[in-house]
Amino acid sequence: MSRLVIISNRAPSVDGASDSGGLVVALKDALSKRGGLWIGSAPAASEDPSQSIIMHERSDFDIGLFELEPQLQRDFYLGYSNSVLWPAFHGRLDLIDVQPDYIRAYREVSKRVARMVAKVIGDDDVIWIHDYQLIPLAHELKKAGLTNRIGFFLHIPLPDLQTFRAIPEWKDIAGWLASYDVIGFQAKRDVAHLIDIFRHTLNGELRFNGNMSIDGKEISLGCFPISIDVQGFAAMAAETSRKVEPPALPRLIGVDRLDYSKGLPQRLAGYEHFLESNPGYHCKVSLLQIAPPSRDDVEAYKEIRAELEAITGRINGRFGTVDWVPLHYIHRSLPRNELAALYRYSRLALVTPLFDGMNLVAKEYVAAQDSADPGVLLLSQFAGAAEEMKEALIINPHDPQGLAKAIRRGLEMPLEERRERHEALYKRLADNDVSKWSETFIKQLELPVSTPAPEAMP
Ligand code: GDG
Repeated sequence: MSRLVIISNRAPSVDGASDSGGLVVALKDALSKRGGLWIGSAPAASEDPSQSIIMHERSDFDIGLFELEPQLQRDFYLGYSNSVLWPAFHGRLDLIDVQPDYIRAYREVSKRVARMVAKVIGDDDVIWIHDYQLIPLAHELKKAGLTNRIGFFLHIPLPDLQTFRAIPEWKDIAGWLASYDVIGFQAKRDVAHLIDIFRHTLNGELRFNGNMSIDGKEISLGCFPISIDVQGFAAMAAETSRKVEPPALPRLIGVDRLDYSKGLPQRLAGYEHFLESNPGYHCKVSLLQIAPPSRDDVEAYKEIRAELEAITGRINGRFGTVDWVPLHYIHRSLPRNELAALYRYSRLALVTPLFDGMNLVAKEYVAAQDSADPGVLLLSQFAGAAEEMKEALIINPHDPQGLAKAIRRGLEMPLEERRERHEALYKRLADNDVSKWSETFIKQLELPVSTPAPEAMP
């Protein structure tokens, strides 16, 4: 069996301390079976970076780290990756910050990583690159003479052609994507967008098997919806919830990195409207919003934080009483097992992104429920998860009245309906956990390129 090499911006820690994250759980098995290697950036930038991958052996698989100097790291990560690609790919063209240093750093990092990676790759290795920070890497590796199969998985959405063309380097990005052998997306909508982009930018032709043909090269495209360790998460929720007290009032919950793509102001507007139009629920429910800090050196993230703090103050000032806080807002990260118990004790989860690759919170909430008395998931139509999780209450985050009605409907949903919806959601989730996701992608990467990928045809 050929060795699997994973390359992502962040690698798991050398001592295994961060192994509980979804991606590591998903790939650990595949990597340890084959004696694999995971390459990512070193946790701290270095003023005098090594020009080679620094290798660390773990008992299950090896970790390879590349170092970057602080300015390059900032311009690459906070700059191009998170101030151009992240907002553009999430349709927020108003937030992109185009700077010559950013794109220079972005190209430079893939070039440099390719030079270092080429030295540690064997002829039979299968390479799987993750996410928007390293899109040019396959192009650079192939330029360096590698002939290995290289796959790419995009964790975030791919925008439509018009939005994509607002990125000054859109033609380059399309070309970089065309260097891969297999490209995987979270949702069918993203596959459709890439087909459109390839057609218009590179004269790509859609073949009968769902692959794209560009200048005689065949690229396999498919939809590989990511998931979680369903059984593990369900067990953790059940166990931790035994150790904590249930809340005094029925609780609504939201859990999101504090990011403008997650629709937090829209969610709170919906909740505010619910309180306004349902005085009977005053003092009877509360909303717990957990929003740990994220990329807080980027201006747009400072703004969304200030906006949320203002809305929270307004809602509590407007509706709160001496004994009742309608909205609890926590701007810190909680331990994962505590989160699992909080999900289990919540009657309703609000997942309201304006655009999201998948959204794992929706899946975690369903996995954490007590099947005898499950809560209700409200899920944005713009999350990749909405393509699969059809038994959730699908909402439009831009419609506060609709959201308020869905909150009320969720709170008043009869037990039988809640059970039916939860059973269907849980079953689909359990049949498609995160191991299945990684196995399906890796299998596709090892098959002859002409084999159709899942959901290749949108
Ligand atoms: C990207 C894509 C795609 C949140 N607060 C705490 C905490 N979290 C955990 C959640 C969940 C994760 O963070 C967030 O995952 P999402 O999928 O919701 O969103 P992104 O971070 O934007 O992830 C997304 C994902 O990649 C995977 O492909 O689904 O669409 O944007 O696991 O539980 N975890 C802990 N404390 C917190 O306070 N421990």
